[in-house]
Amino acid sequence: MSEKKEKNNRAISPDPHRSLPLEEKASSRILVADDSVTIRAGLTRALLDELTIVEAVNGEDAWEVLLKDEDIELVITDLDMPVLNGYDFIKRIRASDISRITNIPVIVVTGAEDLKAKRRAFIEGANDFISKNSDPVEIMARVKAHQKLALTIRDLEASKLILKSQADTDALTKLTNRRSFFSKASECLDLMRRHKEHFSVLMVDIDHFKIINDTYGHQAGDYILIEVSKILLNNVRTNDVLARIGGEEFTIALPYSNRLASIVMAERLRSAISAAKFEYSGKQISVTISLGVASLDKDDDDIENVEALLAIADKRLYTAKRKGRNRLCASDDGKKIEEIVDEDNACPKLDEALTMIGHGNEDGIVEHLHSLIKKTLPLFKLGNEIDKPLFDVQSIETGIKVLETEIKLVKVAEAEPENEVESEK
Ligand code: GH3
Ligand code: MG
Ligand code: MG
Repeated sequence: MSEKKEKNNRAISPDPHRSLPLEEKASSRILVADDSVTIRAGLTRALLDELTIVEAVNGEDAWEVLLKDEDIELVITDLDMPVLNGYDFIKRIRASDISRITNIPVIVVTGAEDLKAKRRAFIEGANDFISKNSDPVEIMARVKAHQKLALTIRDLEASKLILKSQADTDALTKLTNRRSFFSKASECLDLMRRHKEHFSVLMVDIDHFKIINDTYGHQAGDYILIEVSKILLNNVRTNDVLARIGGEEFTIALPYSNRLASIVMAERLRSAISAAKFEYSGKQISVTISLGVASLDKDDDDIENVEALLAIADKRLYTAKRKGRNRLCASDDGKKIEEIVDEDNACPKLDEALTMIGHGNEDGIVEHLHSLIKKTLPLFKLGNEIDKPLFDVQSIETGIKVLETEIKLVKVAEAEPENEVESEK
């Protein structure tokens, strides 16, 4: 019977996927794909002493094995096989999404002088060739050489990954470092801009850290840095970029977060740190942080990049320090957080306000009128830049101030208990 007549005849090899020998499972696993029992047996005999051989009867069969058996380190394949031939099998290997499979060494078994077949297999991605008549020593030598090469490449790739992650990581806290923060946060900002989404940053600084170092020692200081990092990390979302960018300074980029959301986040971090118990060498150390918040949705007029947004957050961090530490600051005009939160919560957006006026619902807008008109000021300013001044921006600004004062007076009057008593009378 000729070799090719045995094609796809599993009866000849009752369990073509048998791994030989069973007691040597721990040794390297090699997949041999050939429809000829004779060739498979020859290869198996040549490699059996040092390797575990898994057999497949055609390309499709071999592909299934390769997908399931993650320990296969090298493939030896015939070209002329039924169902899926060797060329297509190699093509499928090299096109795989699984890097273990894409990079696996493939040795092709060919007829000694079959140059055309070799060239085609080489183009598809074969690494080497052995002939059907190769002696066992040559087969073993080829397999070992490719195995070693694949192992070296794998180690190199792993080292490269480790080096890359070390280059991006702060050694003490294992957080993203300064360099990597700016590249990650810039990518994030670009994405948010493209999708017209909010983006905020927080600047975080440990209060009086120098005193902690001076009182408890530098090692205690390091311990506090590590513990504070853990708490920050536990409180941010997966997509936030948290980094240590200086001695006791951290930054957090918050995609999809508007000013209100980032204030909520900042307050969560502040209270988590101030409530945490830090103990080093039996001594309790109390730690607080101050935070500066800057958001693109409110402050995006001239902000070009992450550095510019961080500069605003940094200025506000300084304000938080000046005002007594263990607090956050989210605006340049000294507004209290409650005021900002109230304003952001209550004031309708411009287009919403216009719709409300259109529907005759003016009452809901009156108390935000000054904020809403203020928002339109850039339009008038732009109008003035285009040609000669068309609008009297200064008198609009004065008008806004008068409105603001009047609304405040109304609110105060409403809140006066005497007035209530008066009105009840
Ligand atoms: P403020 O509340 O104004 O931020 O005061 P501060 O003391 O925290 O700020 P200052 O910038 O004066 O001091 C920061 C200290 O952080 C000084 C520096 O020695 C210390 N430091 C910087 N890096 C490390 C570090 O890796 N480990 C330790 N233990 N200390 C560090
Ligand atoms: Mg500090
Ligand atoms: Mg500092």
